[in-house]
This record gives sequence, structure tokens and C-alpha cells, in this order.
Amino acid sequence: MSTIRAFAPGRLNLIGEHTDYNRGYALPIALTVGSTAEFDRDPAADTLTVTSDSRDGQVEIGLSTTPGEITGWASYIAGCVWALRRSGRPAPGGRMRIRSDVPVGAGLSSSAALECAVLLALTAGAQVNRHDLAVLAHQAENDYVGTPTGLLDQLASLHGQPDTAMLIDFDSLTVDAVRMQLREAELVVIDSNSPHHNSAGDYAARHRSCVAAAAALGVESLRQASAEGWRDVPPGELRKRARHVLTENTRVITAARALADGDLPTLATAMNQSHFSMRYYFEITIPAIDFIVESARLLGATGARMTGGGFGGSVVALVPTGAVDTLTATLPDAVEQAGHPRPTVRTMRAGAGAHLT
Ligand code: GAF
Repeated sequence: MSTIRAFAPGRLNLIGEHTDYNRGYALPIALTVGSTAEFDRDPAADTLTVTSDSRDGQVEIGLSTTPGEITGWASYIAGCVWALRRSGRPAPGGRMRIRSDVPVGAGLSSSAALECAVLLALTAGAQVNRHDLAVLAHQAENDYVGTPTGLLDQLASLHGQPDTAMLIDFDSLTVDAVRMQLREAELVVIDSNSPHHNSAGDYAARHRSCVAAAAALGVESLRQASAEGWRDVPPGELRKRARHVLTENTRVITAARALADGDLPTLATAMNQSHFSMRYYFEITIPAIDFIVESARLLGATGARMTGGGFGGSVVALVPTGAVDTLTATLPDAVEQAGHPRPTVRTMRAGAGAHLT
């Protein structure tokens, strides 16, 4: 039997943070970097044996694995096997080799890239639609690995298109293509090299606060509150959390329209307001990230914001093409001299969604 090869990209969220599990909106792109799963199917095997180019050794995953059995990096793969079987679909055995060029902990969704590549490889030829693949990948991460994330990363990895952003509505689970009119500007991603960990308690704590804020408003999710509904939450932490989520939803819609129209000043303003909101209302930034955002703006970025789950990770900046070289050359020194880890600066563009290669 010939080797099946599946590629799934990481994602860069342009705006719309912590809105997915609140049934709000986000505007991500798929990246050109991602994970590749090479799968040699063995109909006689009752295990999936996995190796990774970036890890030593191999991990044997039983096809009837259950949550808690496999931990560490291979738990994302075991979770895919488990979710497939739980959905009533066959999970084939064999050998699988993983390669990835998505930086881990950079807020660029290396885990969703891994899950989506694995699921695409395991279901090759089985006609599972992309929506169902995203849901399976999400179940693997939530119910097997145990991280209470939303569907942003999986939908972005599966639905991406070159030069196109996705406006995702997490209430209806629709994904609308937004052709990117970036004109004379680039998307620059600055990895703080202060890794974030979604499985650490802070992400889950934000999720719980949003559930509590919705309950305080008497709605099932914050999406059902009005845009100004946060004003009805009693002053304090929950009100700040709701304020971020509800105002972020409005910014996503503004940003999507601006991106499609090539209205870069409006897009940049939405990005800057989003960072302010994450810093002061959702409180998910760290000093290194705030310093990078401020430095990027001083070096010519018109818009800059943290991207991803927070507490580290990356900044996405909208930078006029003429300012990219200077920013790339100057920013790492400035950040390091301020006592933070030396960041990595990369220019990124929108790539294709997951596919067999
Ligand atoms: C992480 C999660 F995995 C996503 O579901 C999303 O909540 C994001 O953080 C924040 O917008 O990437």
C-alpha cells in the first residue's frame, strides 16, 4: 500500500481572540507552515505507531485508546484515534511519521495543525467533510488532551485559502472567505519566544469567567448579549471579560470589511484596540508581548496586537512594505536590550488549508 501524506497548516488569527468558545467571530488565515503526517496503513495492525522528526523514540497508540492513557505530544494523535472511533468511524492502524515547521508555543496553532494532518491522513478516502474533521480534531483536544479550547484553530487549518482570510461565525459555524487587500503592507509575525501553554490554568480560567459572565446576564453564551451588554454585568472581573469579548466581536466585523476594502487605517485601528482590550480587560498579555507591540508601532507598524491564546506567544503587526526591513533588523535587539527573550520576526502570508499531498 502506498504512503498517504497529509499536510495541515498552522493559523494566524488577525483579530477575534477568545471569541470562539463564546460563539462570536474571528478572522484568521491559514499559514504556509504546518504539519505533515505520513501514514503507512496496515489493515492487520491494532496499533498506530507514531514517530516525530522533532522527538526521540516512538509511541504505540492502541486503536481503542481512552483519555488519560497517552500523554505528551502523542496525546493529540491518540485523541484523533479516540475521537474517530467514538464517532463510529474506523481508525486504521499502521505507522505514522510527523514533521512540522510550526513553532511550538508561538500562538500559531501547532497542535491544530498536528490534529488536522493526522485526521486527514487517517480518513483519506473516507469522504469525511471538513466541518466534521474540525469537530473531531476539537474533540481530540478538548476531551482527550483535556484543553478547553474553541474551534478557531481547527476550522482555520481546514478551510484556509491562499491570499484569503476567513470570517468565522462560531454561532452558525459558517466560514466566509475574505479576499485580502493588503495593498502596500505585509503581515509580520513576531514570536516573543515566551511560549504560551493553553493547557495551563489561565486559558481555562478565562473560559470559566466568560461562562460566569453569560450566566450573570441570564444568557446561554455571550453571543446572545447585545454589543453593549457588558455594561449590565456588575463592575469587576466578569464585566471586564465580557467587555473584551463583546467589543472584540464588533472589531472583527469592522476588520473583515476593512481588509476586503483595502482600508488599512481602519484595520490597523481595530488591531490596536484589540490589543488594548486583551491587555486591560481580558488580561492575557505579558510584559514581553506588550513591549513588542509598542516597539513594533514605534518602528512603523500601523497596527499590532497579540495573537492566539495569550500569556506569551506571538504578535501580529500590519507593517507598510517599506518599513518591514528596518523593523525586522531592529526590533529583536530592542526587545532583548529591554530584558526580554530575543524574538523571532517573520513575514507571513495566507496559505492553503489542509490537503493530501
Ligand atoms: C487558542 C485556542 F485554541 C482557540 O480555540 C482560541 O480560543 C484562541 O486560543 C484564542 O482566540 O488558540
